[in-house]
Amino acid sequence: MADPEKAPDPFYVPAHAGADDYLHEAAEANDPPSGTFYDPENDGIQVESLGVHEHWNNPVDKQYSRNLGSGSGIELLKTSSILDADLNDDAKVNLKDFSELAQY
Ligand SMILES: [Ca+2]
Ligand SMILES: [Ca+2]
Repeated sequence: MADPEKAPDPFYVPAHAGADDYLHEAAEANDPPSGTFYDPENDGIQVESLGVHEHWNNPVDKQYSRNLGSGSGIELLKTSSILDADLNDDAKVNLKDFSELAQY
């Protein structure tokens, strides 16, 4: 894990260089950094943002804008253990529990 107190490693190369660019492009599809006019229906109307993309504040605290109270983007919810994932108390951890989580 990277130490947030250290200076960035100048030799670091991401596993998939430019992958983050696609997330920026999707989040800002209505006004993308590339300048592309996204119109998959070819109706002359540009698509809206495809969702939020942001980075956490550091790899230790992992705080996003909603965690920090600085925006309405991502909020990271942490569970204390895998057993807590059984949100509907049916002794199984499955998609029904994810459905429960989506209610938050
Ligand atoms: Ca369109
Ligand atoms: Ca369950």
